[in-house]
Amino acid sequence: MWNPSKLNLNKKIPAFAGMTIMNIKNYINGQFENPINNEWLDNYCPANGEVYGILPNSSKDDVENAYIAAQSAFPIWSQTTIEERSRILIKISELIEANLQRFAEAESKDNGKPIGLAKSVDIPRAASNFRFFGNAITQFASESHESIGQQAINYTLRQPIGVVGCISPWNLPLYLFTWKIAPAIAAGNCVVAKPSEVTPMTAYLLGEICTEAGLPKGVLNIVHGLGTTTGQAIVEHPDIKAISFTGGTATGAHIAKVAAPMFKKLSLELGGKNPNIIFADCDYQDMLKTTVRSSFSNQGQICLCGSRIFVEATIYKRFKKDFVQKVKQLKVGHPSEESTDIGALVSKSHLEKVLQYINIAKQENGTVLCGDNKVTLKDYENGYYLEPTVIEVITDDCRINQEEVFGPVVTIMPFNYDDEVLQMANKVKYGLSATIWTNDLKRTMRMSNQIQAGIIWVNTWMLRDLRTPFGGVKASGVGREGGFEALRFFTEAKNVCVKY
Ligand code: TXE
Repeated sequence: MWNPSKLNLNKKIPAFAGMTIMNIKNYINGQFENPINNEWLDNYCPANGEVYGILPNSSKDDVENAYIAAQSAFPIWSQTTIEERSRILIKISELIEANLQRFAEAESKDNGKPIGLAKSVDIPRAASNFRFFGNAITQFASESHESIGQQAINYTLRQPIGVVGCISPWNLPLYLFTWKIAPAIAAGNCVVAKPSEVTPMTAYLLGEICTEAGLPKGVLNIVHGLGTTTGQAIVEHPDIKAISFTGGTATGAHIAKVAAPMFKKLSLELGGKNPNIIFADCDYQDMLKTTVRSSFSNQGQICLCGSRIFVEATIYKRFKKDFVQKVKQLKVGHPSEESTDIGALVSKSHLEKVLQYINIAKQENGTVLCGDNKVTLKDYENGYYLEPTVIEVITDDCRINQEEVFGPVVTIMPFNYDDEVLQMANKVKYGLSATIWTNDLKRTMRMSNQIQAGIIWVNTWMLRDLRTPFGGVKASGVGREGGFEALRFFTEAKNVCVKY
């Protein structure tokens, strides 16, 4: 676990050569606030392992203040016209776009992801979240049913829930934070949100943008802090009526347990151990290029990454050689360099966890085909860098093939028959996504129907359309986000039956 040391703001903040310490604050009722207890956490830069900021470790009292602000804003915000809400969301989107460089630099510095990725994917997608839900809410129609023969009409209202909690992880910080907040506020709710304590920076910047866009104070409140203190206080709050959470499966299970007695609405997007199934009849070059990306994008720290690669035996040798050759060409480098393919892992403890899994794989007779070395960059010796690692396994039930590593590590193994690979694909506790590479239509249909996952890609990976449902089955979570699914989650359906 990440283990921050606590700094007290009353004490003098130690000077870091050439760096100004960023003092992140909570955003409550439209104001930037210090935490009531004056407890602070260190914010590390994964590229060099140094502390470059501090953030609040907010207590129950801060969460209560955030709740009060949200609750006070709710009567007006929930009655604000859809056109006005939509206008403000789209304005937020435009302001994120106008600040693309600033957001991308902050995200890359905070998370270790290559700046190119932050600029081309993470930040534009965060802006899209606001634009998309700003538009979607204008199309979110209620249903009505005429009960023929009974002289009655039923109509179903979709009412905002009230104050909702949004808790997000560190891997796609702004993208996943806004993926929850945008539909929540579009639907007329007010929000108490907590970004990951490991990557708080872009959420902090978002506060400024929301004020500038004219979002009324109290509609969005951002409290920073540890999961076990701040996050727990949000989940335990009796009047925060819904929780949208993305993070680890163990945390998701814990949240479900705490929330259940209060009958909170829950959306849980959790871990994955996604199969990437490659048949010999696929478009080989396209598959090869995309498989490198689906394995190592964002240092493999995306819940959708294909971490188990199954290859049809007839092309296994060729794939193994070509794939390893391509992976070796990936440049591990400083996240701020445009030419970097693989940046830093998010934290020291996470790097250690990933290395531990590689060792477990070796003990279980896995063969490391490339990678498995920490990388030391000149001038950034304390950064959390790891070579992209490919491990050949002889059985699918070893731990490296069953447990979520969430780093730049993939396994490969051959298969002979469709049924065999189908069985292996489903023999994990997770069920988030799967990728299938084939040009055979019957096989595509059969595999897509039978793989246990919420998202299937055929001959592509991470092609996203925000209208589609997003989420997993089994230990990958409960509920769906995206499109109208998200707006349904953030509203209560109320049916009214009128007899005439
Ligand atoms: O996530 P946590 P961690 C997986 C990945 C990773 C593992 C653990 O395998 O190695 O989870 O990562 C907040 N009440 N994923 O420990 O703890 C926390 O502060 C309320 C997959 O970093 O689940 C943060 O904001 N909130 C995943 C958020 O939960 C709590 C992305 C996620 O942190 C809390 C990240 C509590 N008791 C990790 N405890 C994905 N699905 O994409 C923690 N939090």
